[in-house]
Amino acid sequence: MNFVDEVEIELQSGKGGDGCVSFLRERYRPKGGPDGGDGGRGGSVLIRADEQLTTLLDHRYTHRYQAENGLPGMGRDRYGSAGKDLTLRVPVGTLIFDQQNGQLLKDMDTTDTELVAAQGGKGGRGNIHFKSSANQSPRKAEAGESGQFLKLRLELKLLADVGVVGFPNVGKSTLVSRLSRARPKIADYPFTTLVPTLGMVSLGDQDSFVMADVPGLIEGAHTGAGLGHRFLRHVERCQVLVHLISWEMGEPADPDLLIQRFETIEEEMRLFDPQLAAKPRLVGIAKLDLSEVRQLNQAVSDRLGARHLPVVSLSAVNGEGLDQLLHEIRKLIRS
Ligand SMILES: Nc1nc2c(ncn2[C@@H]2O[C@H](COP(=O)(O)OP(=O)(O)OP(=O)(O)O)[C@@H](O)[C@H]2O)c(=O)[nH]1
Ligand SMILES: [Mg+2]
Repeated sequence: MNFVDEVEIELQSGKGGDGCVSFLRERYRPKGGPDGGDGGRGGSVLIRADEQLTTLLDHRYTHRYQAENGLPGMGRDRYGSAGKDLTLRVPVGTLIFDQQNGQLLKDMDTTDTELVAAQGGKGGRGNIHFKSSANQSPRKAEAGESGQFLKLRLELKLLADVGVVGFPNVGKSTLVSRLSRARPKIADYPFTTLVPTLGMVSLGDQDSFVMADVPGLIEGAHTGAGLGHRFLRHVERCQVLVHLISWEMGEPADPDLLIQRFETIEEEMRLFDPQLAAKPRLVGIAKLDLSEVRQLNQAVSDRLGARHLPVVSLSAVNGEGLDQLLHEIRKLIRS
């Protein structure tokens, strides 16, 4: 699995170069005065949000980052060169926490957001700067400032407008691939999709939204059952949830089963984060092309409708109900 959404990294910024103590020595000027230059600034470690990236994978393999030290100053007024900065790239949606106190340092929520995570040390001043009327030959220079060492935790929370959640195998990936160009893995068994996938859904009129296909949830997900709650964090920032339910091959065509599963997942989300339960949502009754689903459809819609939930019956296979789904999503995004 090459989707990594949490890593710990260590950063070390460069030490500043030391200032230099030196005196001008020329044949006819035995006391030429101080000429020790300043040390160069140490390199900083920066973190930038890059929309090309979708995972924190790179930082799992390399997790120690060190920027260059500044070089010391030299005689004849020469300054040490600055250490090069080091820029790490992370996907948009990455949260950066200080590991020591757990504090959020920055939410990298838009592309090109940048954080100077570890500032390079200042270079020390050379003895040129310490000359005064009282002391014409200062033997003093400053040491370069040391760099900073930091331990950070990076956590990726995908930024999607709409999250599709539901039991394994209900057709979440099929729906997202029908509406967008995303191609999550689809198959006739539970837990086909192992990583969240984002797709851009066009609404015409240059309007669009991002939809996230989230791996299937089951009872106990909030405590780690199945693929667990790991992926629920990716819907925490969605504006709208689409909760898909459907009939499962081999089971009786009983509306109670669908309602039960719906409630199980709603409860899991509530246990994971009460705010998820408060998000605007709509329920999709999937696989409407199947006769069993047609049979159940009315009873299930009525029961959910009685709870004032918007319900759309749809088939990602024959396209039925998809326009209405987009229409309802649009209404919820706007509201
Ligand atoms: N007849 C019919 N079958 C569908 C429909 N949507 C999905 N399926 C089938 O249902 C099975 C599961 O579809 P997926 O899209 O992989 O389901 P999922 O919810 O993403 O499953 P997980 O990733 O395992 O959670 C596949 O065999 C699909 O072909 C539909 O609208 N009609
Ligand atoms: Mg899937």
